[in-house]
Amino acid sequence: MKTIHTLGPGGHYRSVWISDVHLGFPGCRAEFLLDFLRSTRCDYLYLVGDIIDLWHMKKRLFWPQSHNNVLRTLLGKAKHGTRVVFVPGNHDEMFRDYDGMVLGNVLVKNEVIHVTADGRRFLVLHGDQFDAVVKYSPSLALIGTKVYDGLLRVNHVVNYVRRRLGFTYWSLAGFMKHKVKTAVQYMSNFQAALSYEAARRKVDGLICGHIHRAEITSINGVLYCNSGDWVESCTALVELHDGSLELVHWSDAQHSLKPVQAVAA
Ligand SMILES: [Mn+2]
Repeated sequence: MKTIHTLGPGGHYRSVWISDVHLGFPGCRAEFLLDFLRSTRCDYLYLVGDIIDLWHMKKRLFWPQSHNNVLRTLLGKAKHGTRVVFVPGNHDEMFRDYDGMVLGNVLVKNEVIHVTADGRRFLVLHGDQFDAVVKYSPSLALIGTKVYDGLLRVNHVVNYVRRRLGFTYWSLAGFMKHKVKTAVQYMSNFQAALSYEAARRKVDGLICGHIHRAEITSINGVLYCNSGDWVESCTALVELHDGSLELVHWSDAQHSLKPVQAVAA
């Protein structure tokens, strides 16, 4: 993954996407994220879901200073000129009820279109919306679009009912740990489902999180981008000023970035 040389002047990107931070969960690597947020600036910052792990906080309250600092830094950026959009995920889905509202200078949108500097349109959403489709179709690549459309409709209904009745969310992490083969199949199904959705919505690409696996790959003519996570990999998706998209792996970049931080300060 590319790191230091991708930064614009003064550590300035046009856009940054981060997802699956899981504040309130002990596994969150808040110090790495804080370092990333303090070392870089951007015009657009997208928080692509599972930023606050409300599911975990319901079980046990865990909120150290570093997690608070991340939240304050994000709100500080929103206050000082960065356009911050929060696209809720399944772990912070309570915010989905605030679709279209502005909370503390942060716009909440369940999904949003981002237009890159070179004019490409990307659909930004968390990705859990496709869990049922991905889970119940053994090989998505082989099924027809009609079947897919049907599954997608069922998925919407299932999600809605589950949410209204307050059921606990089906655990992706638990499912992924179940079997390596299942996880691999899941990931390829997830990518296939999301790139199909991008084609259906006539956008050039799709940006999501959810499966904790950073990636930029072209599937059937659409660009699938996943911003990864800050529990294990510490990754972000960034847009440079010419509109190109890259992945940044911050735990690797951290030491080499000291000189840039000095310039940026
Ligand atoms: Mn998720």
